[in-house]
Amino acid sequence: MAFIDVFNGDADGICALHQLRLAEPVESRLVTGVKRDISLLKQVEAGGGDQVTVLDISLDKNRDDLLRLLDAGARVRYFDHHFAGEIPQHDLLDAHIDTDANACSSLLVNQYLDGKYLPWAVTAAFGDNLFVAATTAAAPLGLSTEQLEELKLLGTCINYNGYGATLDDLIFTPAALYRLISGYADPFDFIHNEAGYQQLLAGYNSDFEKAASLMPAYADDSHALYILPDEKWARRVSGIYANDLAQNFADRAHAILTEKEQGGYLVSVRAPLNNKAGADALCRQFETGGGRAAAAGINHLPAEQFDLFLDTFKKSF
Ligand SMILES: [Mn+2]
Repeated sequence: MAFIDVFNGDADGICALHQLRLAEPVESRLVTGVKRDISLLKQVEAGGGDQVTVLDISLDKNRDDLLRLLDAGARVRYFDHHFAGEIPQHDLLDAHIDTDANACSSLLVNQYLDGKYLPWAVTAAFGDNLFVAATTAAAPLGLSTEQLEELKLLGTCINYNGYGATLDDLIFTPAALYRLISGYADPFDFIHNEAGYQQLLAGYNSDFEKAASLMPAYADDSHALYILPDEKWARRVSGIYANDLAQNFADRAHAILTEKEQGGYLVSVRAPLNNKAGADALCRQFETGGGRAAAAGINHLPAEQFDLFLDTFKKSF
């Protein structure tokens, strides 16, 4: 009989697992990856008597492997807030799924545990950019504004740590960061006493300063396009930097292009915060594009399509 914990490598995935394992400590095998690596269940082999816990990855994207594990006799507990499609009816599946825009996996785990480790759920909600949901959930804690800001920064930094093309880009692998966090029942204790957190914070600040020193390659009143170099720091910070630009220039659409080693660009698009529409429609005009109305991307934009992209970006917002 084995315990296998499968979790997204961002703040929401890590804090969801942390709450559960504070409540139910066991030795478990950890399965995780960079934030964008969500096809995690395919890495899992389990059968009768095994207990698999799955956190913060789309059921729809993992459906075939979920069914494979259930058919093999594994018991699966699932918490998530991404698109799930039809939830399989199976005696061995215990699913806690809520796709509400203000839900996140850590808040679902918090409900399941009757609020036992609420400060970690608040941290995760901040990490998932759910500032209103995080502040609302935090009300019973009676925190000062300064303490809330500390949790917001913690959630942002854990989330930042998950970005990158491969594990090699990250400051900590998500499994290593989870293990650091797992020694702390109280996030304020982690914030004030964990040397690894100071390392993470220093990386975040340094990456962010590098991004903030870049001039846009194109800008007008309603658009800004930045090009980031093919470097680890750029891959780590691009998503967080795009969110920050969107918050600070709410009427402007943003595109962040990160140069790829083999040529071409990885593209992140944020629609204007005051009119969250059109990012997906823009990106889908390119072969490897997709996403949501407010935030979308293109996995590979060939260098020769740069002018076409800029033109389409300008016309889209
Ligand atoms: Mn999440």
